[in-house]
Amino acid sequence: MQTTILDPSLTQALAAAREPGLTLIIGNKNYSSWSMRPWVAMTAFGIPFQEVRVLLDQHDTVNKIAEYSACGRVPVLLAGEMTIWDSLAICEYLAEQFPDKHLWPQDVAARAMARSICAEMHAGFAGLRRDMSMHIKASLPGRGRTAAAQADIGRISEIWEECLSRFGHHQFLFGDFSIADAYFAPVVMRFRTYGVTLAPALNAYCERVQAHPAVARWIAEALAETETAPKHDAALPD
Ligand SMILES: N[C@@H](CCC(=O)N[C@@H](CS)C(=O)NCC(=O)O)C(=O)O
Repeated sequence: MQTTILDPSLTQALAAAREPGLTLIIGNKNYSSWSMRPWVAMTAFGIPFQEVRVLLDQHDTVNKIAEYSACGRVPVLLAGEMTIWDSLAICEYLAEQFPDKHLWPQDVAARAMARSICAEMHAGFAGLRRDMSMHIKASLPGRGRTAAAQADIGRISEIWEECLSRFGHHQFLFGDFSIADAYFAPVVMRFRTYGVTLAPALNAYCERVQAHPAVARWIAEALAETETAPKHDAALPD
């Protein structure tokens, strides 16, 4: 059973850290694209965890995150004595800990490609991230289409087309849902908010991602959030 602690006190934070099992520290579901990735992967693969949500853009956000990780960013995974920060490190740790669940594709070529596109997402697409930031509740069709964001949309379309046709059998990027789909789920959210229309096969992929139970649950919980992140809202494109 997954429990959520919202905006924890230090006592709760330390108690959560001592809990056996896994605790994932995340930001607001509406905004925190990096948190979405491991949360969706863990939920999709039935990996049990306790969730602790730290609200972004509050006067004490920095201190609250610092209770868990000196990195100062979410997501953070607490696994017994271990602290693992950074979404990709968390996903790799989970894939290693739960080999039978096949979080990465089983085929070696597919797995190499999946790792490559996640690394490209992790290190790149700065234009899309800056100009079309994730805001699940918002509907801003046509906004944020700077040249940099448009170039990123083009490159992402190319990646998705290649994965779906070479490995995906037109289902998820590598057939079965994998870390790669969890990694691109926040991009699907951005395309939905900013009304990005793609080729029909890619639109259909976006629909499948949104309908996946783990993604659908994140979206529902994001829509139910009442808290806002003022700096994130102020940075939305005109
Ligand atoms: N490379 C990191 C990026 C994490 C990141 O930038 N997280 C943002 C939230 S989505 C954050 O913690 N920001 C701190 C803040 O807003 O105070 C990862 O992959 O986990």
